[in-house]
Amino acid sequence: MSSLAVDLRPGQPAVDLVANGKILSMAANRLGELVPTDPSIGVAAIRGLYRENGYVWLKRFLDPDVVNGFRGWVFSHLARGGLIPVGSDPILGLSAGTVLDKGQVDRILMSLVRSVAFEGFCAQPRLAQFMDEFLSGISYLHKRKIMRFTQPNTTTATPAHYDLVYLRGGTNRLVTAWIPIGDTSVDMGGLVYLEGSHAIGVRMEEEFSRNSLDLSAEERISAFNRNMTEGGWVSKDLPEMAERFDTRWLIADYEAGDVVLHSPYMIHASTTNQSASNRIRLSTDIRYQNVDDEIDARWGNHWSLGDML
Ligand SMILES: O=C(O)CCC(=O)C(=O)O
Repeated sequence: MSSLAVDLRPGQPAVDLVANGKILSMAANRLGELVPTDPSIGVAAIRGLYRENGYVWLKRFLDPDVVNGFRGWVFSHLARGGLIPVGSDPILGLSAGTVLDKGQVDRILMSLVRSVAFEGFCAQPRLAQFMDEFLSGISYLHKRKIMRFTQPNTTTATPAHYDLVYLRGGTNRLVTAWIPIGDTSVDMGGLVYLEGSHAIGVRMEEEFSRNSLDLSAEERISAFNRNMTEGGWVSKDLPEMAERFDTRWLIADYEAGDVVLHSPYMIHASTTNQSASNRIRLSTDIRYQNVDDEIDARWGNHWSLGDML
C-alpha cells in the first residue's frame, strides 16, 4: 500500500497530478515515490545518497513546531493582502479564494524575504551546522532566498529546470535546500524530481557551454541567453520529459520539518495545488556552497520579483 495521498497503484488514483495543463498519469509508469532519509544516518551516508541520487529528502530534519510557527507568521502578514480568510488560523494557511490585491501581496512577500525572521528561519543552528559538515568547510548561504506560495485552484506550477542555469557565475558545487513550510501533501503541488536527472543536467549544461562559446561572458552565464528556452526552463511538459528520458517523476507527501537537498543539475518541477482541504502551499528554496568556492555575485542581493535571475 502506498503511503502517499496519491495512490500509485494503476487504476486507483486519488487525484491526477497536473502541471501546465498536462496530466501526470498514474497509469503510464512514469511516477514513483521520492525516497525519504532518516537524518540520523549521519553526514557521510547522507552525502553518499546525495551523490548517488541527486537529492536527499531529510525527514523531520527541523523542528515541526518551528516550521509551523513560521508558516503562521508568514500568513499572518500575507493576510493583509487578502490571502487567507478573515479570522482563520494563519498556521492553517487556508486560501480565501478571492481575487488578491497582487501589488499588495507582492510587496508583503518582498518584505518577508528581507525580514530578520526569515533570515533566522534559514539560519537555524541545526541547518547551519549541518551545511558546514555537508560542505566540508564553512558554508555560505546565498542572500537571494526565494519564498513561494501557491494557492489551490490556480494553474501555477514551476516548469522543469535545474538550478545551475541560474547560478552559472560561480562554482557548480552548490546545494539547494527546498523546505516545505508546513505539511505539503502531494496534491498540494510540492516539488517533483525527475529520477536520475542529475546526470542529464550535467550533459545539458555541457551542451549549453559548447553552444555559448561565442557569447560574451555576461551572456554565457545568463539563464536567458539565445540558447535557452524562455525562462531558462528545460520544459513545461512533464509527461513528455519522463518519456523522452525514459524515467519517472518522483513525488512525495512532505511534512513540516522536512528538508530536501538537491544537486544543481537535478531536474525538478512542481505540479498545481489541488488541495482538497484548501491549503496554500508555502515553501522556501535557498542555496548553499562552501564559502571558499567561487560565489556568483549576481545572487548577492535579496530576491526581487522580476530581477531576471
Ligand atoms: O518551489 C518551487 O515551486 C520551485 C523550487 C525550486 O525550483 C527549487 O527549489 O530549486
